[in-house]
Amino acid sequence: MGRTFLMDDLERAVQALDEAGLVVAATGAGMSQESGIPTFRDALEGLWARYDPQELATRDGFRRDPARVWGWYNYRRGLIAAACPNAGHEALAKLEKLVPRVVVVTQNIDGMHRRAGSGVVLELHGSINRFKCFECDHPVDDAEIPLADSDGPLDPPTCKRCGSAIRPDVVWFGEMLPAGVLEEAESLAGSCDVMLVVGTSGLVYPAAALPFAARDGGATVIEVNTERSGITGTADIFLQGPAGEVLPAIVSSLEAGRS
Ligand code: BJW
Ligand code: ZN
Repeated sequence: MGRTFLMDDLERAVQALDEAGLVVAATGAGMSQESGIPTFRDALEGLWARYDPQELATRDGFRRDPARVWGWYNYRRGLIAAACPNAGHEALAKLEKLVPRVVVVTQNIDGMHRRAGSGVVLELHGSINRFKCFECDHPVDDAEIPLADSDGPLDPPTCKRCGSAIRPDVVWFGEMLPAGVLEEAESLAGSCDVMLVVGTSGLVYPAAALPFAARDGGATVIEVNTERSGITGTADIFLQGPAGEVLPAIVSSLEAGRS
């Protein structure tokens, strides 16, 4: 799917960014879709179309069947390791050279923003490349975790401190977001000049509340998404299209206006 918005909207977005001191880019799974990493809620290709979130993304699911959950995450970790940041990630990294301050607040666990060169990245839902004990939270070095090449069951390694199973350091449903990270994201959302919301369905809280906080704080909310989402009604400007096309178009236009 290509871009379907008016050039007028792109120009309004570029003008808001041109005048901004602090930009928060709030990103979701659609940001990495063009890197070949599946989203969650796409009806056909989303992870939740094939896998049950209650079984794979909750503490109860892990307790019931740790090998199933561990195998699935380890498989996804392999897919992510083989993927590369796309033009959208690169455009956000480049935006840092054009705006005084840019902070990426991502729901994604794939580490793509840092790999693309973004300097300040808040990971709301953790990272698939960090690990901790399911019971005592003791952190575990990723060098100790071999990759799997199928999504079949695989027994998790055990904690050196207490003997319980090791889990990925991601945030499952019903779990609190990492201490301090949400508070910082909320404060940035409330004080930014522009929030650029990219590739999220806007259905999962508390991340989905950030654009509302931005709007309440007086920011211009710009949304980039291939489809309308839970955020679209709140956005001042909706740029419909793939992140890997729309974000480079925004950044080139901003750059051209400066030269
Ligand atoms: C493109 C594109 C392209 C595609 N270009 N765009 C308030 C109200 C209601 C419920 C709750 C609430 N507060 C808390 C809850 C419960 C729950 C929740 O929100 N449930 C809802 C589903 C109803 N939230 C929680 O439990 C959170 N914890 C919490 O609140 O703690 C406090 C608490 C505890 C106990 C009780 C009460 C409060 C934790 C949420 C953790 C979410 N975890 C996951 C898994 C992470 C690990 C993993 O990867 O496996 O996070 S679920 C999954 O959804 C993942 C994502 O980060 C998250 C959001 O998904 P995202 O990024 O929006 O992806 P999609 O697939 O939904 O959308 C993709 C979008 O991209 C689409 O719009 C496409 O159109 C678009 N797109 N290609 C641009 N190329
Ligand atoms: Zn332990």
